[in-house]
Amino acid sequence: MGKSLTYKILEDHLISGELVPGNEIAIKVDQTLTQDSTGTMVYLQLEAMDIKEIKTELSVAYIDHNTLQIGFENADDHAFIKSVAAKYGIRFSKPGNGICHQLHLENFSIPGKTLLGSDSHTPTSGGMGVLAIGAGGLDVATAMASGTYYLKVPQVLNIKLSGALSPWVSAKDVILYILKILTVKGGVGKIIEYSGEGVKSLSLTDRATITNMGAELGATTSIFPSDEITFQYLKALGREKNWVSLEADENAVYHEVIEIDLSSIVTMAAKPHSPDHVDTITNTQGVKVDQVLIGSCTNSSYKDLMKAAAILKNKKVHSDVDLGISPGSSKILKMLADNGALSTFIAAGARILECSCGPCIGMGQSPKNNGVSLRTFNRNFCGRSGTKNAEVYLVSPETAAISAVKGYLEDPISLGNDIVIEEPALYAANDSYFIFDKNIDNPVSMGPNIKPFPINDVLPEELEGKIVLKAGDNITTDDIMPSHAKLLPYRSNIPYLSQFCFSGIDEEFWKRCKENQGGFIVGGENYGQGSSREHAALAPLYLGIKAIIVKSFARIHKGNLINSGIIPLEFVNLNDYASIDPMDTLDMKNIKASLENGGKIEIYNKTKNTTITAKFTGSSRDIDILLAGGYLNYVKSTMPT
Ligand code: MIC
Ligand code: SF4
Repeated sequence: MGKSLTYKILEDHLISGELVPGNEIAIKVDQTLTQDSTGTMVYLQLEAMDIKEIKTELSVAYIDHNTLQIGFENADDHAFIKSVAAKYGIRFSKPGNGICHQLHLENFSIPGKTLLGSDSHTPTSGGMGVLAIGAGGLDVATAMASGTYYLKVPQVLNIKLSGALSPWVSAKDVILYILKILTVKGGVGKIIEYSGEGVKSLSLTDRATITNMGAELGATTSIFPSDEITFQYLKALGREKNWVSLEADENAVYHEVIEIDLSSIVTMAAKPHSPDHVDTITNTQGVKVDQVLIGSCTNSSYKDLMKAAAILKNKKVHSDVDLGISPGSSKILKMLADNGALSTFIAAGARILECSCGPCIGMGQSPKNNGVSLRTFNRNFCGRSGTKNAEVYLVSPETAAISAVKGYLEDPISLGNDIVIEEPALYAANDSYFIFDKNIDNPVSMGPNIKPFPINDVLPEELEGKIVLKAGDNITTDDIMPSHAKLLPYRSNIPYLSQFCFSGIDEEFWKRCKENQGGFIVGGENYGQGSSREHAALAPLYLGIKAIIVKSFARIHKGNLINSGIIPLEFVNLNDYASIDPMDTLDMKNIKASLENGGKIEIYNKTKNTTITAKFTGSSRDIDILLAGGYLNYVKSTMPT
């Protein structure tokens, strides 16, 4: 039986367990990446593990999220991360260098390696044949400390591509099309492996755009083969020695196969407020636009920005539109400066933003009230832009650029003949923003904004509490722990941050938790989709949340809850969701025995005098972590005395 590329890499890295879907395995982690908004927690946790050296081949700490520095908080966090990086020999990428995923592709990704990142879009490197997985901060800290990551073996979904893209249709349209078919939970429990003749027509950064937004499908990761195109990209970066040829066996067995003819895809947009709310541009065009933003880890490659520049050449941005451009890396910015594209943007009236996440995570450029914003980004969740009632559409750089000129959502096909952008034969050399400096005695710098992270208690035998929130389907981590310019500086300060937990949908939530000493949360399908931020588990932990009962969970968030010692439970009978009301009192008994004997827990609703059943699904290691009261307690309890 032939093997998928995914299983080949997993097999190469297998430390323990059997490669059977649903089983827990431990794999060797070759590389890790962190960014600053999750990184402060990661490095606090790494410090708490008290290790002498890290076990990965390469680890990188990027500063790309909190770069506004409107107070001392961000700058202190950067200094803290830099000092820990120096202590362990972790490469440090200074603010201004660019967005972690684009930078990792350019500088460090190696086909066939494993990469674990404390950011949900880590799968971007899958465009280069890396098995790149996004995880919570504790998992990444543990991977650095031990070189290991535990995961449930996913099923492999093969997307077989044929044909080539039609003029003006881009990789972004491909992934939006896939989101339309599979939805934001279509990838949960799966790794998406691309293959077929159509792969050859996609550039490396096109592939990375597609694997980047596999995160929006809920997939564990997405991966492309490593071929001649991968070689050429690495060569242009002076890294051809990192190249290896990688592909699935010809007769590879997959759990599911979807065939897509690239030539059948048309230009697409994700409408407010979900990345899978996708329609064709034909059906959405004409919407008046106030703001256009080109950039983010999805679409800020050289090709993306050069295409936008080509469209804007000798044109002006519409007088009602604000156009912002944030290049993915300082290399790309330098190349745009050297080849005149930057000057084209400036002449057209664009605002040139820093090479960072910027507006994608609400760090600046919030739209006006009820404003319409067209973004080349990957998420358009309600309120994520910093403006609650803004309408955010996700589109390709081509659609964004032409719409900025017209002042309304326009199909780039209206431009006539397509413009082909040549891949650079040589990328600009620019390593001035990386620091690599190892000194185990380096003093760790801790500003006053950096507060200890909360640690749970050992799980008691019985839990009683009130339903402090009843939420619906597809609750995002942006809903649970909002992130924007006013809150991002407090990512290392859980006590402060927790006051804003769920604030976008229920301002009284944190007060209710205080008054009732925490309690339980009830939710619908795909609870916790979106980012990897463990703050969406740590803030509820700080507020006393003991268990979360939902119809289904998103993968990374469920892992973060387990690591925090909050029990993630799913309704056995989905109709029971309707039987629970906010402020009902629930009681769970015999928790340890229930978890250890199949995971089913009887929940008595004292208010309604009814009993429902919920279940925990996870490995025996997950159960031990929950019983210990979270991962850090578990590590302590398993350490030899
Ligand atoms: C995001 O895109 O939501 C983020 C900000 O990059 C997050 C990480 C975070 O919340 O810090 C992610 O995707 O994991
Ligand atoms: Fe940064 Fe946005 Fe990418 Fe998250 S999705 S890593 S905030 S650019």
